[in-house]
Amino acid sequence: DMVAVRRALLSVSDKTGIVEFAQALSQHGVELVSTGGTAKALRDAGLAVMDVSELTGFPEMMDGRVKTLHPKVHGGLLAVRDDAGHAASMQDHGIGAIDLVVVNLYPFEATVLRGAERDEVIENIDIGGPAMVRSAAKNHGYVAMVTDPADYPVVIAEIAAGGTTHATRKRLAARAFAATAAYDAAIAQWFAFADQGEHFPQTLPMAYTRHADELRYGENPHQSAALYMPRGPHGRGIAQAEQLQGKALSYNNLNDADAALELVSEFRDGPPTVVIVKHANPCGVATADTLLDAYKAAFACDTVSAFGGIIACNRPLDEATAEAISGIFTEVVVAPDASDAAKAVFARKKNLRLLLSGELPDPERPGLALKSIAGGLLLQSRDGGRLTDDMLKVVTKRAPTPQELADCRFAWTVAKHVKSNAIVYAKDNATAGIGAGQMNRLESARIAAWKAKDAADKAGWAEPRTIGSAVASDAFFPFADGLLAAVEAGATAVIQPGGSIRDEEVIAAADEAGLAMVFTGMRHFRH
Ligand code: 93A
Repeated sequence: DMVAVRRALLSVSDKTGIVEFAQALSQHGVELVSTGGTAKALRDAGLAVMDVSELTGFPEMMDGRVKTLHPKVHGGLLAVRDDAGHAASMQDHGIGAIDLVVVNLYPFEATVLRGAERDEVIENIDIGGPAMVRSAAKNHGYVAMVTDPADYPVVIAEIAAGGTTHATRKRLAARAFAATAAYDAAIAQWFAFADQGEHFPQTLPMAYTRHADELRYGENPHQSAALYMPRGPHGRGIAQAEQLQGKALSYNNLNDADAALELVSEFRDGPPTVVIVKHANPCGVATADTLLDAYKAAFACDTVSAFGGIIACNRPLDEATAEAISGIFTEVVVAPDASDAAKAVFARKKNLRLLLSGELPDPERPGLALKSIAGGLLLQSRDGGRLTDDMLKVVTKRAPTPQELADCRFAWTVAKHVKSNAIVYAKDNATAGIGAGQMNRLESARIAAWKAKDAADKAGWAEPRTIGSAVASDAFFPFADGLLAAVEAGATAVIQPGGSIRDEEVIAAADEAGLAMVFTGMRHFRH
């Protein structure tokens, strides 16, 4: 199964190492055939090369769009050497066998990434290259298909030893098909997102590549895991954050840091804000005049859960905030940037992972949310829904005061990032109690209130911060009971989507209790 290499076809956009490789081929008596630019590079280095136009009897034409798309090329690549019929066709049509092909494709992704105009991007969709790659890889029983300069040495070594081996040709074929698959996926992705501006493509973009090493393990130690990033132009998010220090990030770290960064990004145009996350749910969120005060207020919401938490800030970290964060064990801190003094503070905490995100992502950007189910994938557009003034509808006799309204908005924004059923109490721009992930809304309301009371008891406050708070519910109250639990906890204002068949009953209960309630008309389930 060893194939002696007599003729090689070289056609590369990335000409790294091609001259040395061709020199070695030439030394082993291999005849070189090549396309325009590649042939020139080889000739300039003093090598003898046959132009592909001489092989085909056709000039390269249409600005190079048609140069290798010819039976003399593809017949030479696809012919099954020991098939009598194929051999006869080669004979009849003067087709010579090609034993080795070296191709790398027009730089489509690089062209997109440097912001080229549409026409130039389109021109960089390689047609002839992938056709050769696929022909040669299909016929790997006889042809070696090299798509990566990293494979040049092994191919030369085998030729020196008499010819390419079947094992290597098979391995090269696998790489070749992976290369054309990824190439086409990048093109498909560009057409769907960049070119058409489609936010929700009908086809799942497959153009993802694995980021660095595999993660140490998945959600649990017996699960394996890896981080994948989209090829081509990718947005800003936790996957793009730069890690400055600390142990390698785990699957759970990334999942939690993502939740924290996404929530804090809702406040990217607002005053200093800090989010503390545990198990992908916020356990404290606050906005204040300084990042330090915001951290203290966020921490006060749930000092127990904050232990081993993930913290995100909407401002560059300063020294004082870094000192305060260092007061307890924290897994991950993510911020747009950090001062040198803040970095020095964290440097003393060897295990703390510090991530710099750069400018915070746009909470309204389009994107996809993916979830696997047994035997399939669920795909939806990401929840970029945001509250605007015109959405708010006061449904009670009493309208909220300006502070109540501010707390309603704050609680609502946090609730969007809490697993359903989500109930969030907020007061003075800080969460007072968060109820997450319960199977009914009443229990989420009770748990949030109980946690607020527990926090007050632990801190020695006279009363829980739910007294005089605003409460947000991620979906409508199906019955008045959940709302009454919030009244019992001391809430005076409510924000919720509305839309239940029992809205009248719920509004009546709110009026009865003297609450101010606003409807948003938008739901924020999150599972
Ligand atoms: O424009 S193409 O799609 N049409 C072709 O027939 C063709 N043949 C090779 N692109 C084609 N190629 C590509 O040209 C190769 O994949 C390679 O990337 C590039 C090499 O061109 P040159 O040798 O002129 O630099």
